[in-house]
Amino acid sequence: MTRKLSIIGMPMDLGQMRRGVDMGPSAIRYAGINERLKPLFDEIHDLGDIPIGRPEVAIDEESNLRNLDLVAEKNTLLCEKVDEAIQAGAFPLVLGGDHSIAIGTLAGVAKHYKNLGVIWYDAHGDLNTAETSPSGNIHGMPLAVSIGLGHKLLTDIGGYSLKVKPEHVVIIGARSLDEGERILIKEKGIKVYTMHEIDRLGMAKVMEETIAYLKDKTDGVHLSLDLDGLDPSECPGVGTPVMGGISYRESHLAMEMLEEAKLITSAEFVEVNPILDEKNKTASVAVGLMGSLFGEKLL
Ligand code: NNH
Ligand code: MN
Ligand code: MN
Ligand code: MN
Repeated sequence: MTRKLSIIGMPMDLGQMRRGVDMGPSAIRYAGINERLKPLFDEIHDLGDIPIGRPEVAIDEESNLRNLDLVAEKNTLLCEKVDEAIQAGAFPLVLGGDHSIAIGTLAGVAKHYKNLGVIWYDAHGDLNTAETSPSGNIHGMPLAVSIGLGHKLLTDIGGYSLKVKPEHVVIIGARSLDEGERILIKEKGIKVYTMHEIDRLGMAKVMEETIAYLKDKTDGVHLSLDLDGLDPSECPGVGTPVMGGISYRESHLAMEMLEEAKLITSAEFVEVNPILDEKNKTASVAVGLMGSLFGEKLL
């Protein structure tokens, strides 16, 4: 079987307030994604970027959601592109962009699976709704939206709601959760490995458990990797850094274990903001992790 990869850039910055994250896809390409992944695939198709433009910021008065209509509209385009890539037999790899793009990615991916699993690698839970959000920023909401909670314009992208069942979600790296997110995690029984568990168990055990948890009950697993899941000393180029994060080495091991388990069927790397970065470090980390995820071997 030919191993095909489709790269889709999503230069989205409308899901939060800091400029620069729209340059994430460029920064990741500049960090050498093509050269790095070339030996690992038979074909790589870089499909370019979804056009976002430079629209005016607009707060939806009724819901208090920042750029609601635009985020919904652009994510619909992404959903279609991701869907097409899978139909063409390729592994879809989406480059962000703020994390609101996971709404579109998952809308495109979940059409193809009955029981999609999701690994949410992030300092945050991204489980807010308009009611619980402290910021009105949609990048803090994509996981809630994907389990069917939130504004209809977002939950119904792709023409259906509930992309992922809460019991098929694993959050890894959490260390900043809002009150409403904590309640939701308990209510829905979402599996979470906070930094505490990563420290106590070690990343190897966390990944063994994650793989075992998802393997039999899912028919595909999406990796949604927010670079702020890693420690800001190694990934400074993110909009909402939180101290005490996962190291590059731990993340690298996590990617290798996922590769060995042949678990991941789609992925996105998000929140790379080159304006806040140091010498494109964060984009380089992203590319390094992609190498491990797709089976790069030293020997
Ligand atoms: N929880 C905060 C909010 O909802 C911050 C979310 N920021 C993120 N999420 N980068 O990954 O606004
Ligand atoms: Mn996130
Ligand atoms: Mn985050
Ligand atoms: Mn290694």
